[in-house]
Amino acid sequence: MFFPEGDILRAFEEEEFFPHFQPLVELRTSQLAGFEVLARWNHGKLGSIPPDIFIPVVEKSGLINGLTKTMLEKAFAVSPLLPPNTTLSVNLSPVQLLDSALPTKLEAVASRNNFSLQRVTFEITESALVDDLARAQSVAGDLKALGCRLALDDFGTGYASLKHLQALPFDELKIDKSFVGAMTAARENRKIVAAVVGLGHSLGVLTVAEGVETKEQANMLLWLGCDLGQGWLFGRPAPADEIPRLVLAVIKASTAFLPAPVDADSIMGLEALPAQRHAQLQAIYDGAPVGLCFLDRKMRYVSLNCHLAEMNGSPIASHIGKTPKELVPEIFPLIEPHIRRALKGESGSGVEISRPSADAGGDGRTLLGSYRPVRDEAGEVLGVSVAIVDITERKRAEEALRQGEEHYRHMVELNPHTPWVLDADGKVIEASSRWQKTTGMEMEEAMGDGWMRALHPDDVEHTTRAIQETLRTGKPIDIEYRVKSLDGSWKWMWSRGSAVIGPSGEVLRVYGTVEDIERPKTVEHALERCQAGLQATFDAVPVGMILADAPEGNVAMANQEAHRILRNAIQPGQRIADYRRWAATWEDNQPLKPNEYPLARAILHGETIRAQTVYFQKESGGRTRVALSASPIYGHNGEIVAGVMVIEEMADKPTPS
Ligand code: G
Ligand code: G
Ligand code: MN
Repeated sequence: MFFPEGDILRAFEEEEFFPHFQPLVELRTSQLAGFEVLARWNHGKLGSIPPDIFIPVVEKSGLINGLTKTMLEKAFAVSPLLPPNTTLSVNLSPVQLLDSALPTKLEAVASRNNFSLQRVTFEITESALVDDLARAQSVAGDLKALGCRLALDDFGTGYASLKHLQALPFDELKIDKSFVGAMTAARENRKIVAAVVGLGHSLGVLTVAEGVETKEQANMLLWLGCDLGQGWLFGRPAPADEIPRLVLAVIKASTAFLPAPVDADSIMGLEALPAQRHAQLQAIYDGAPVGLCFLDRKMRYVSLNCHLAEMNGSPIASHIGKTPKELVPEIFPLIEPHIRRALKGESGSGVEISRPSADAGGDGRTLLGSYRPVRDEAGEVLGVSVAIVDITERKRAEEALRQGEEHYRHMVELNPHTPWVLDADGKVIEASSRWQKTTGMEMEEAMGDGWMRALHPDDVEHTTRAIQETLRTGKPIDIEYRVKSLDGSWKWMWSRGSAVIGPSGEVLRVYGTVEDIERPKTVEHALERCQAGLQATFDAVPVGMILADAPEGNVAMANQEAHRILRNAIQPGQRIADYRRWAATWEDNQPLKPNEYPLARAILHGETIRAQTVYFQKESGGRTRVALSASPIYGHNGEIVAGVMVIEEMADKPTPS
């Protein structure tokens, strides 16, 4: 289509260019992150003209800066419609990155309209950046100095992407919709998306998937660890007056994703907050008294926990990329057939392995191994999940435990949130000492209703009301309030939590976290990044795992394998007395008392129990011999905050009669 230059000028004068807005959504939390601003032309005579047609024309006529200015001004003008902390992403043509005067111009538009450039991301398509990379670098540097972010748009479609990614200070990588669109159908595209997400993570930039149209794609992207999504699933580009509708639609969709309060089948019914979940998963993985690892199709270690590293006698890092043949040559011939079988799709559990001692003459050890295939979204075997328990003796694994604890404490430090727990009356019974750091209030003072004394007087009423509402209905809580911080200023805080519901529908506890809204999101992102992988591993571990809080022993989470072995007798919120429902028996058929379960002993007495043999009834009538192991998990001040129990089936030996 040909447009005389006069027509373009006329279009500017008659304000025929205007923005559409399309939501960007944080995949892990389903929260609105911001909007991309997309130019539209409503031509007086010809009607709507697509940007693919008019952008090149505007570029050629030398008026592209004018288009950007129009988009920014019109978007800033409607910024009161944007929820706090959401961002605007605005497209720049590559030629604009060669214009040294651009940063000053953009700054002027932003300050005239009172909109912080910290909330603006400029998206640049890679296609034509190549001409003068040095100049582009200088302009990009100036833009960054103004506080805005830079995104590399349509990644994967150009021919010099990696060069640009390396040469320019990008904060985001937008994966082109052509890959996303095809990913659920074609394995190759899935691999490309997975690789780009991995590339983004390793470069420390956010990954954004464009063209997300289905729930299936969103789930897969989440699974791959992609940070943000944009596409018709979350909302189509729409004019400014539809922003409130788009915001509502995202909120509605996000509450639909919240976990049901009681869901025994979900691996984690209770704790939905990413950073918290991640800390727990990491603690379980590392603190569990079994060796765990994941081997890829070529039998290379992809991940392993502290305990396995210790069993194998070398650090975690020296395992990665190597094979058991290299790390444990003495037992490799014994385990190889099981790994191969698992790679063909067949599980093996309760495999006893005799491991000769390292020094000649010493006693060998007996290990119990489980090997299970791990499949991808399409059902193909990706590798093998392995669990190893040393059943030679039940001696305390102090070193492994210490390492697990340290890791947990580190995760808690990293955790930007302040976790809190309310009892059934809405009183605070536990809160992280970070509250003290924020408010200067002593922790004892913060218990019960004391914490409310730090609240802004105007926020007390709605906060109290929200808590009462959650206690009455069991619905998640999500509130904002101001607290007086140490320096005397008021700080906006965001508090979210979910209720634990008892068997007769009453709220037993509310678990949640509060965070400083202004806080930069970087730490959170770092945490969320590794969560997808960890969650998948936890789910695939071939032993049952149960995590329970101290001191009541409330079950906080259990993986699928635990549910299976215990015949679905695990309920969220079960306390120690309820452990009798799990119905384990000793060899002589006497039932275990609730506090005889290793999990209870770990929580109550800080004991580490290694491979205690008990029996579970089978659905079919017989008994399964299992090994129960447990260890406590320690918090900041050395107190026991939780316990983790591992359940390992021993299939091979006949049960004594
Ligand atoms: O919405 P869609 O068809 O809406 O957009 C098509 C292309 O137009 C996108 O690739 C986008 O990068 C580009 N585009 C949209 N708005 C602008 C703009 O304001 N400036 C520039 N340079 N490109 C834009
Ligand atoms: O700047 P960029 O090329 O990334 O602009 C995004 C383009 O993608 C716009 O043209 C927009 O209309 C389009 N788009 C946004 N969401 C979807 C989607 O879910 N599916 C498809 N096919 N296109 C989309
Ligand atoms: Mn774009």
